[in-house]
Amino acid sequence: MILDKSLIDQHNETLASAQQKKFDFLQSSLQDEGHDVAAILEQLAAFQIAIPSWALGTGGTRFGRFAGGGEPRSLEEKLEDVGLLHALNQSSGAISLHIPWDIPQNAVAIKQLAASFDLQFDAVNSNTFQDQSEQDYSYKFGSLAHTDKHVRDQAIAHNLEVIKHGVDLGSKALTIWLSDGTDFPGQQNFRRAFNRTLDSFHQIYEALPADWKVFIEYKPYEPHFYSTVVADWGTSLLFCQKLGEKALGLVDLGHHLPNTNIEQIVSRFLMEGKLGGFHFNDSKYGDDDLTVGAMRPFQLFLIFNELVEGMTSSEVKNPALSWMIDASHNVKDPLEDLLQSVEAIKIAYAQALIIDRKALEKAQEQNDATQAQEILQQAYRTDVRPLLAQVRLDYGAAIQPLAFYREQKIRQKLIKQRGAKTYTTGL
Ligand code: LRH
Ligand code: MN
Repeated sequence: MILDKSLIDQHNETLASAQQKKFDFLQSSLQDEGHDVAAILEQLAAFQIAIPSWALGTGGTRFGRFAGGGEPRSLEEKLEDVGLLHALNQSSGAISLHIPWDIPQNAVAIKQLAASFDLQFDAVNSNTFQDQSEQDYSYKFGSLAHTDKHVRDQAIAHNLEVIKHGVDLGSKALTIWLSDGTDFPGQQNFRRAFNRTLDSFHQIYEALPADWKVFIEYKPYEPHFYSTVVADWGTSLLFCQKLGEKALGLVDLGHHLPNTNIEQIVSRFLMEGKLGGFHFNDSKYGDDDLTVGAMRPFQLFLIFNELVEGMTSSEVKNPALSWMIDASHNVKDPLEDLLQSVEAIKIAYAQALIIDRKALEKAQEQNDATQAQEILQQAYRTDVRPLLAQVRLDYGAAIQPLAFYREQKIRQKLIKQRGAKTYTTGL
C-alpha cells in the first residue's frame, strides 16, 4: 500500500502545536542539564532498526495460530509493509530476510523495489532448523553439528546459498541461529558436537565476502530441551574468537534464562569488540518474542546504557552494530506491534543518551550506589518521546505513527486489497 504523503502532513498539522510545546519544554530542561539536544536529535535520526521479514504476519505457537487479514502474500508485499512502517516513523529503513521463507525470485527487481521504499537489506538469516521438502538429509538430529558429514555439508551449502542471496541484495551479514541440540542426557558428546560445529562454521566463514560479517546467535533451549550447541553468550564468543574478526555475537533478548543480567553480557561482548547486533523483543518467561519494552523497559534502558557507554568509550573498539527486531505477533496487528517496538527501542536509546555520564562515572569511582541510581533514574524517568516525535516531524514522518495508522484504517485497507484470510511465510 503506497502511502499518500500529504495525509501525513495533515496529521502533523493537527499535532504540531502540542508537539512544539512539549519539545520546547524538554529541550530547555535538557539544555539546562548540559545536553547538546541537536546532537541527540541527529543520533536518533540516524538510528535505523531492521524489520524481520518473518514477522509481518500473525505468529502462533504449537497450540494454534489465529491469522489476521491483509497479511503480505509475497516478498514484494513484505517490502511494501516495511516501506509503510518506514514512511510512518523514518526509523525502519531496513529489512532482514529469512531464507528459504523469503527467496528473492528476481534479486534486481527486489532490490529496486526496496530502494523505492528507501529500504536497505540488513543481515540475511539461514534456516537449518526445518526440513525443506526437496532436501536429501533431515535436520532432525542437527545440521552443522550433525554426526553425519552429509548432513553437515548440506547445511553448509545452504548457508553459502544464503550468502549468495544476500550479496545479490546488498546485505553485508549472515545470521546463523543453530537450533542443534539434544533432548536427553547422554544423547551427544558435547566436545565433539562443538568441534563439528566449529569446522562447519569455518567452512562458512571462508566463503564470506571480504566486507561481510557472520553473526552467531545463541539460545539456551527450544526446540531442544536438554542441551543446545550454541546455548549461551560464552559459547557464541568462543566460536567468534576461534573463527576470526568477521565473526560476532548476536544478542536476542529472549534467549536468556530468567534473571540473566543481559546488560553485563552486552558489556562483555563490547569490551572484546565482538558484538555484532541485536534481535530486540521482550519476554516474561521464555523466548516469548513479545513487543519490545512491553514487559521490561528498564532492562532495555540498562542495555542501552551499556551500549552508549561502550560506543562512546575510547577503551572499546567494536564494529558498527546491526539493530534488528525479532518478534512474533500472536494477538496484535503485526504492523502496530512493530511500530510500538521501534518506538520502545528508540525511547531506551534516547534515555541512555541523556544519562549524565561524567556524574555516573564519578559516583561509580566513589562507590556511591545511591547517587548512581539517582543518575540513571533521572534519565529513565524523563519522558523523551517529544524528541522522537520531533525527529519524525523533521524527517517527514508522522508525529504519532500508531495513531495515524489507526486514523487511516490501514489494516482495513490492506484486508480490502489482499483479503481477510491471507497467509504469509514465517513463524
Ligand atoms: C530463534 C530465532 C532466530 C530466528 C528465529 C525466527 O528463536 O530467534 O533468530 O531465526 O527466531
Ligand atoms: Mn532471534
